[in-house]
Parts: sequence; structure tokens; C-alpha cells
Amino acid sequence: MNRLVVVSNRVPLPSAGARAGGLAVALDGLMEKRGGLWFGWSGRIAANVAGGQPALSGIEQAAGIDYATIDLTQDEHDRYYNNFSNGVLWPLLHTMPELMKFDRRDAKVYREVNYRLAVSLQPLLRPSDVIWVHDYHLMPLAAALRERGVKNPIGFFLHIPFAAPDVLAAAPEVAALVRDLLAADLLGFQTDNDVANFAAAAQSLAGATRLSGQALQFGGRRVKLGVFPVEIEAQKFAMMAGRNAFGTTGERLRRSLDGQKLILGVDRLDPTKGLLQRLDGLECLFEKHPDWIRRATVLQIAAESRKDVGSYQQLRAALDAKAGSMNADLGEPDWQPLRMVSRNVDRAEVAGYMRLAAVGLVTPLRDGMNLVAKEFVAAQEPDDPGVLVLSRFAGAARQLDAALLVNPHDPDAMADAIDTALRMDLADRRARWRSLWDAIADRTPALWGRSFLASLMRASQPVVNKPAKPAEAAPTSPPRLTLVEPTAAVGGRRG
Ligand code: ADQ
Repeated sequence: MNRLVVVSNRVPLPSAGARAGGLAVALDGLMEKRGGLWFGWSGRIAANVAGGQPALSGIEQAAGIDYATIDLTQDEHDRYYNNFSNGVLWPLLHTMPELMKFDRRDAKVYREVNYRLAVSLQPLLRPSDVIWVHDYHLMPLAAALRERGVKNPIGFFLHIPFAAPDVLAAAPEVAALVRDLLAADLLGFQTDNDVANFAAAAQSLAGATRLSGQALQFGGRRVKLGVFPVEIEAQKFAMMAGRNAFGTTGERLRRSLDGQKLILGVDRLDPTKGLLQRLDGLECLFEKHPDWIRRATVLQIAAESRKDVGSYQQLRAALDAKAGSMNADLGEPDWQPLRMVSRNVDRAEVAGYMRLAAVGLVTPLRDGMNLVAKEFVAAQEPDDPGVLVLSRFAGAARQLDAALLVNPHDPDAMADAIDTALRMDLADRRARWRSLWDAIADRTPALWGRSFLASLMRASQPVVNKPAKPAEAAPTSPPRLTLVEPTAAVGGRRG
């Protein structure tokens, strides 16, 4: 079996402690079976890069997997990670270009870091390796590897949405990034909408040609596109929720509610998650439906993230102000509508809170998938489940269409949906929950990974009876023709 090389911005180093969530565990599983190398940034800032030369900062081994990393300088971290990845690409790809702060110097350093990663990775590669690159931090990486003569199969998966071409055009660098992505053999996205947006951008911004069977032709090569919705370990999450609802923290929350219904939100504090709009909707709920005063309480866990990015600092301040005024305006001496927690809460604890909630609020303005929505479904007690209120702009809405779907920009609609959820009778709650559970129960991150890799192997298979055309755009990229049959993963899922 070919060795799997995973490249991601942050490498979950075993020496750094506990493994992160589902994806790291799933990819570990795949790499343990076939041998693996995980490559990327160590998470450390180096004083400077020795003599300007790319150098590995560390190699570790655990459970048959090698971990190789580079350090970033402070300037690289600021420009590549904070300013360009999180300050330009994140808002742009989420169709929020007004939040983007473009600076050519950041775009240059973003590209340079990707090239430095390619230079460091290349000597570690074996001819039979399969390379899987993750997310928006690494859009130029496949092209940088091809320029260095790397001929291995390369797949790229985008965890966040892909915006429409006219939105993308707001950032000068983006056409080049679309061309760079086309150096991969397979490009994976969360939803068919993202595939359609990428295909349109590749045609209008990069001059690619659309082929049948979800494929593009560019530079004499075929590039396969596919939909691979990220999944969770639903069965394991359900068990964790069951255990923790009755643990110390779960019991403490339940006692503090004193019989009130719990409305729960769990997010990273991020402009895409629609937190200010959610508070508008909640304010509207208590104004339009005042019988919920003293009968329902909102717990919003909004863990702070990306504190170095200006728009995140502004959002934190705006959210604190809004939460304060909501409690002051609507609160009573013996009741407050909202409890807000901005620290990172342990996953197991969160799972228990989800089980206790009557309503789960997942209302991003836009989201690649949103695993919280799937986790909320998994956490419910089947005989007495809570109700999911879900933004129609989350990728998860494609699979979880039995939730109460809302437009997060419409506070009245959100308030009415929450009211409906709070009043929903048991038979309706059970029926909706069963349908939601069926959409996630048999899928796992490991199956997601296997499906992507199977598609990548098919996409990179040479077709022997057809001569490959010479590459036009990237002279050093390997000429190859690929089988582009639609796969089970493409359009085969609900979504
Ligand atoms: P994220 O934007 O980070 O991920 P999401 O999918 O909602 O968002 O959450 C990822 C994980 O973080 C989940 O396991 C969730 O429980 C946990 N989490 C979120 N907020 C938390 C909090 N306040 N406290 C504790 N845990 C919390 C990106 C994309 C998503 C896509 C994922 C995976 O933005 O659209 O679903 O990658 O591809």
C-alpha cells in the first residue's frame, strides 16, 4: 500500500500532548495502516530561519507515523497565517470580502512559506507516496511541488466553502491560487455548491475547460473534482454525551437551570459563525414570545480563536457589548436570558451539555460543513431528543435537512424557529431526530478519508491507450491523463 503523506498547516505533534478532534484521529488511523508522514508547521516561532535556508525543525515518530515540521518566523506567522490565510482567504472564501484586508506583502509571504514547505517536503518523499494537502493555508503547495518535479498523486481538500468567482475577484492573488490548485489530481470540497463555484472560477479566472464527470482540463492535464462531506464519529459522540450529561459538570448545569429549557450554542468566536445575528434572533425570541422569560435560558459557548487578527478582536468587543445589553435590557432580578462563556470548553463537557439542551442553535452566516450541528444530533437522547435549528448556509444543511432550517440574517424567522423548537411535541421531535441520525450514523471520518484516497488513486491513474498532451501552464508538471469516472463520493451523498 502506498505511504500516505498528509500536509496541513498545523501538525498535531504527539509530543505536544493529546490528539485533537476527529480528523487527526481519522488520518492517524489511515496512516497507521499504510505508513504515514504528517508534514507542516510545528506551531513554533523561530527567531529566524537558519541562513535563510529551509530546514526541518523536528522529526518525531509515534505509532508508525513520522511527523516532520518546520518552524515559522514571527514575520511569516503574521503575514502567511494571520494576515493572508485568516485575514484574506478565510473571509473571502466565506463570501465576506468586506472583512478582508489585502496587502501584497502578505500574499508574497504566503506564497514563500508554501514554497519553503515544498522545498522541505520534497527530499522526504518516496516515489510511491500519495500526498494529501489540507485547507486554504496551502493552496499553492501542489503547484510548488510540481515545479520541483514531484510526480506523485496529489489531492487537496478544502474544509471551508469556496466562493463564487465574482466574490473571489476582490482579491488580486486569487486567480493565481486557482491555477495553483489545478496542479493537484483531485480537489475535494464539502458540498456540490463549492464544486460548482470552483469549476466556474477555474474556467473564468484560470482558463480551464470543463469536462464531463466532474473534471476539468488545464495545462494538458485532467483534474478531478469531488464532494466529500466531513463526518463525525456519531456513535462515539453519543456515548460521550450520555456519560457527561450525568457527570459533575452536566449535573451542575442541570441544577442551575432549575427546570428551565436550555438553548445551546457552541462555536469558535468567528465572524462566519453569525454570533451577533444569533443574539439578535434570541432578543427577538424573548420580545415576541415573552412566555419564555424565566422558562428558557441560553448558554452560548464562544471559544476565543485567532486573537491576533483585528476582525476577531472587534467581534469579541461587539459580542461582549451586545450580550451585556441583552442581559441588561431583558434581564429580571431573578433571571438572565444569556450565559456567555468565551474560554475553550472540554469536548466531553460540551457533549454532555448538548444532551441536556432542548434546542441546539447552529446559525453560521456561511460554513464549510459545521461539525457542531452533527455533534448536536449525535448527542441527543433518542427517546426525548432536542431540536436542531440550523442555518441553511452551513454545509451540514445539505445532509441535515430534517432540522429547522433558518436564514441567520432574519431575526424574526430565527425567533419563530426557536419558539417552534421549544414547543415541538415529542412525536415530531423523535421523527425529526431519527431522520437526522440516519444521515450521520453510519458515516465516520475514517470512511471519509478512505473515500477521498480511493478517488485520488483513480484520478491519478494513467490511461495507457491515450497519449498524454504536453503540459502548457506548468512545464515541469507531469503530463498525465486520468480516468474521470464519477465515483460513489461524487454526488452520491445526500447533498
Ligand atoms: P471550524 O470552523 O473550526 O472547522 P466546526 O466544524 O464547527 O468548525 O468545529 C470543529 C470542532 O471544534 C468540532 O468538533 C466542535 O465541537 C469543536 N468546537 C467548536 N467550538 C467549540 C467550543 N466553543 N468549545 C469546544 N469545542 C468547540 C472547519 C470549517 C468547518 C468544517 C471543519 C471540518 O470551518 O466548516 O466543518 O473545518 O472540516
